[in-house]
Amino acid sequence: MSETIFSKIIRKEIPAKIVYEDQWSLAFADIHPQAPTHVLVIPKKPIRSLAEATEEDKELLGHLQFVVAKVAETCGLSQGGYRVVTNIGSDGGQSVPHLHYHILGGRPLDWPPG
Ligand code: DGP
Repeated sequence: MSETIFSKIIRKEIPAKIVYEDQWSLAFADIHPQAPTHVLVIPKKPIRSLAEATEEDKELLGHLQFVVAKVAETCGLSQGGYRVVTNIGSDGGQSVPHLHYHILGGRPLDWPPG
């Protein structure tokens, strides 16, 4: 598995505004926010994308979804609602090949996305 910028954030080698961390996951503010609240939730395990997750990652994927909801609540998004997105591959618009869930909220979001 190749190194990404997220590997460096996990190891605290580059700064990030971390909003949640546990043994398996990390959540931090996106450097290019697309909404008033834009947080990324990532596994510490370097899985390239949801498409590359394996049977052995099932428990981790469940944990990540739980963390997403918990972080969204902590960020004050529960009442107004929010969107959770994971981009996969080039057509999906994925630019960092380390699985991440975008949490976007704090304003009404358009649908469908571009
Ligand atoms: P995606 O396009 O789905 O792969 O999203 C990658 C996101 O990662 C993008 O919204 C910007 C964010 N990002 C890229 N580099 C950094 C960084 O160094 N720090 C932080 N906080 N976010 C980053």
